[in-house]
Amino acid sequence: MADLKRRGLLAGIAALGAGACSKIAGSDTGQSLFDTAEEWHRAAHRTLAGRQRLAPEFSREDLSPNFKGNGSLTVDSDAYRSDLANGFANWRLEIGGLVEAPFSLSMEEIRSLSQRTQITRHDCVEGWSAIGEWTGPQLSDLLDRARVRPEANFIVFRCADVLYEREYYESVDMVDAYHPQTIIAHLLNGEPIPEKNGAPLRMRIERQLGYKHAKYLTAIEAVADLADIGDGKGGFWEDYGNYQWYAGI
Ligand SMILES: Nc1nc2c(c(=O)[nH]1)N[C@H]1C(S)=C(S)[C@@H](COP(=O)(O)O)O[C@H]1N2
Ligand SMILES: [Mo]
Repeated sequence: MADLKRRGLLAGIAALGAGACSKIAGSDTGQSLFDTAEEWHRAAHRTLAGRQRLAPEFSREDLSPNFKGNGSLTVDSDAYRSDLANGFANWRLEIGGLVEAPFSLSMEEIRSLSQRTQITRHDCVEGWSAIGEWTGPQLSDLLDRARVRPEANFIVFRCADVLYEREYYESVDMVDAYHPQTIIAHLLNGEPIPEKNGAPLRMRIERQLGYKHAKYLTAIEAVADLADIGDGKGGFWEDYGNYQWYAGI
């Protein structure tokens, strides 16, 4: 697994480096300054802090009384309404893509795996934060079980919701995928995740900004590169033009 992490990091740097350069080459000065700042931010994080560092964890007294919902607050479909009504008994999470052994899990199976609970601060780029206690299996356990193939460099998260007529999705490199605080949460503050916060499953990727934390999670896919997914920038907001792919905090 150490090898996989190292390889993922190198591939991530290579892929991002290439992306940033091609953007600078073909864009105006404002955009290149922005990309250069992002490059600097990323490099500073890697060298000064270390990508494996844990995000701060808090205690129960610090919990926000109401964890705000943002972006999609539900999934607008009859299927989701009936899933919600029957406690997500038929919801399945698919684990596939570039893996040796794809599989899927029911909510009951997800609850029966070994769990991590963490009280962390969610930071949204729009300028608000909230502290919540999240519980679920570590993504690394699922990836180990699926046996990620050597060609895979990124993990893509697929979501059930559609926002501005596009399916929400996100992606991370192998460093964040294998980070111990990257979990597939099914509980918020000890209760099943509320509808507005991504019921029944959402990612927690604690070293990344809020938009990376995919809600209404349906599938996890290992891929070699991000070019063929969505508009090719690695996530809903990245494609939409607002935010950069690397959202490390
Ligand atoms: N599927 C999906 N995931 C999503 C979003 C969304 O609209 N759809 N919004 C993102 C953004 S910008 C933030 S800040 C958080 C908000 O999570 P919350 O609703 O629990 O506050 O979810 C992220 N994940
Ligand atoms: Mo956000």
